[in-house]
Amino acid sequence: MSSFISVLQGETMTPPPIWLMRQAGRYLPEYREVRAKAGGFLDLCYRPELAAEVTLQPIRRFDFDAAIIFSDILVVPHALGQRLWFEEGEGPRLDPIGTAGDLSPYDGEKLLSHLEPVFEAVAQTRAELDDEKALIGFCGAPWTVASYMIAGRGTPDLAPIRAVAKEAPERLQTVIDLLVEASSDYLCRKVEAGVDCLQIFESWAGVLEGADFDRWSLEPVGRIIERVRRQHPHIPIIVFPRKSGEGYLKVVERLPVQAVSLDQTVDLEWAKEVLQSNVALQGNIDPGLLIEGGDGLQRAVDTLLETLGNGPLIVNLGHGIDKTTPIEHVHQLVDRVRGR
Ligand code: 1CP
Repeated sequence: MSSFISVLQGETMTPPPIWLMRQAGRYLPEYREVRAKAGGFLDLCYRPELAAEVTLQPIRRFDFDAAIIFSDILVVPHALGQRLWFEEGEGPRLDPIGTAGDLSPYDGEKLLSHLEPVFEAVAQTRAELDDEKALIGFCGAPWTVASYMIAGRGTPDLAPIRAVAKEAPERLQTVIDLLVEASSDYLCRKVEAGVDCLQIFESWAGVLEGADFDRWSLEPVGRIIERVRRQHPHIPIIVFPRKSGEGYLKVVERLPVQAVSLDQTVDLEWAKEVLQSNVALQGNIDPGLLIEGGDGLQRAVDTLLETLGNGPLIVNLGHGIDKTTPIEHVHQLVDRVRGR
């Protein structure tokens, strides 16, 4: 079994396993080469042999303990019929949904047949990956995915979805409910295709507080987990409620997760005291420190290992790796974690 899965079962591994969010990406020349060959970003997502290839690249180069299947959280709205494209150098764009009426009623078969190339990429990757390496499948949490569906793009303060949550909550609820169904079916099929673990990305949890966090994040994520667990009772699940502060505690206390992924603002002593007795922790090196490398990075790794290394820990970043990150710094990080 992989050390990554052992940690998710509550074991302490020394050295701890390591992988990085967005580990397949533009900081790697071999990724840029395949990306150029594919044409567009979505071509890369929907061509199984290319998606499998870029998923494996960071494992070959850095010997990470887990691979994450190459795709994007926005393929789900795409499969639900929303137009999606990626502006070069800018990011995702969708035709914004005005009302829930813009979307057709849920058709699970249609969704899964659109996403078939992703499942094929999972099967191909799992077949090529070493037994000691875990394969992670993922989806975005409904609030995070809906924020892009409503705004049609990334927004710094999430003003569009927050306005809908305030002025027409029942309309937002319809979109969230649709995403709960679609995401659960999507994750179940990924498990059936061969992933060993699931991660749910709630990248925009940080703008939700109190009862809003409960309604728009905790509750729908909980329903996805419940649905997935009905089909796959033992699949380990990691939730990443980025910048949710106290929200981390709610996730750990109220949802049956194996791990939470910590962003770089989470205090490590607090995480050790309050969270690590219940779940494994993943994180939380600042991606900025990985760009800089050197002593600052060494110190951050040492502090992380000293504080959380005596319990179940997976080393990762607090958020995705930046495209300007020097490859040598990633080697430096891996070596420091593995005591080389
Ligand atoms: O041209 C390129 O290569 C585009 C860059 C890129 C990449 C490498 C995008 C566009 N998506 C991805 C892959 C991706 N996205 C993975 C692959 C697996 C991995 O190696 O980790 C994953 C897990 C995601 C998840 C994702 N997409 C999230 C959640 C995690 C996070 O970073 O917060 C979000 C919010 C997205 C949306 C998205 N897709 C791409 C971009 C640039 C963005 C963010 C846009 C924005 O908010 O402005």
